[in-house]
Amino acid sequence: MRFDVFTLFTAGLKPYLEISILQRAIQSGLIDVHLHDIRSWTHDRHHVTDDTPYGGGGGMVMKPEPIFAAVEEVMGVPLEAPVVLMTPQGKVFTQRMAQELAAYPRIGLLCGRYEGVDERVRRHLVTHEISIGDYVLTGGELPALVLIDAITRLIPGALGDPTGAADDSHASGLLEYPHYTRPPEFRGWGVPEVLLSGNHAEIERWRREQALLRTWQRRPDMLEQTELSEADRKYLDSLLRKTDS
Ligand code: JDH
Repeated sequence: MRFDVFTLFTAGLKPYLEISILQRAIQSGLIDVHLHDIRSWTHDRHHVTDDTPYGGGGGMVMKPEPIFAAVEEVMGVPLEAPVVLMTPQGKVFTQRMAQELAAYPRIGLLCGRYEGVDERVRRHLVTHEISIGDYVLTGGELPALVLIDAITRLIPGALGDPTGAADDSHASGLLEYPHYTRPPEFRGWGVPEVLLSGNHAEIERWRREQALLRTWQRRPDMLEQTELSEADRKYLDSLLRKTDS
């Protein structure tokens, strides 16, 4: 998978690409991340990339010319791959969207700054508009890294673990069960006995029930869209009866 990132702040993206899983994915050739400084496609003496908004109202808007020039030169005309604009007005990013984007061999990611980009970029250049959530950031760079991270870990081999991303909580539709590691007692706090029992059927059952309990307590909305077994439903019914009485 190749990512082409268009930004005014390439230096801000680099450190996160140089650590851990993303670094290994780049070194092993599973992904290739090309950072493009939009400023390189300006032609004026001061390399201006932004301007005041028509109609007034303060703030600055990113000019269309350098963005069109950069994206068209790198991604081709017509575009050879999807180009995603990171924007607070985009569709909210989900694990399902990460899975869909992971199917492409190449993706462009456009990061704005200031108040965002000239509307003509949105209307006539990009193919997708994505937001990473309902809060306000200062630019599209962190959102672009979030997409790269979420998509990369779905590529087979990117996580050392051969089970990969298959049992992710957001893939199973449930929140994760609690995890414990050594020591068996820390500051007087123990580890659930079942996890030390060696009884793998019991451990599986406990983990499933803990995942159901957590999801029911914290994200009941997720239970609506999750496939549940007969045993799952019985367990959830038992929780309901506990609170009823
Ligand atoms: C890209 C510039 C900063 C901040 C106006 C919008 C009130 C517009 N999930 C996400 N949050 N933020 C971004 C994001 C922010 C960006 C850019 C992505 C480019 N900025 C900016 C504030 C506004 N503001 C919210 N309204 C409620 C008005 C741009 C993002 C993503 N992805």
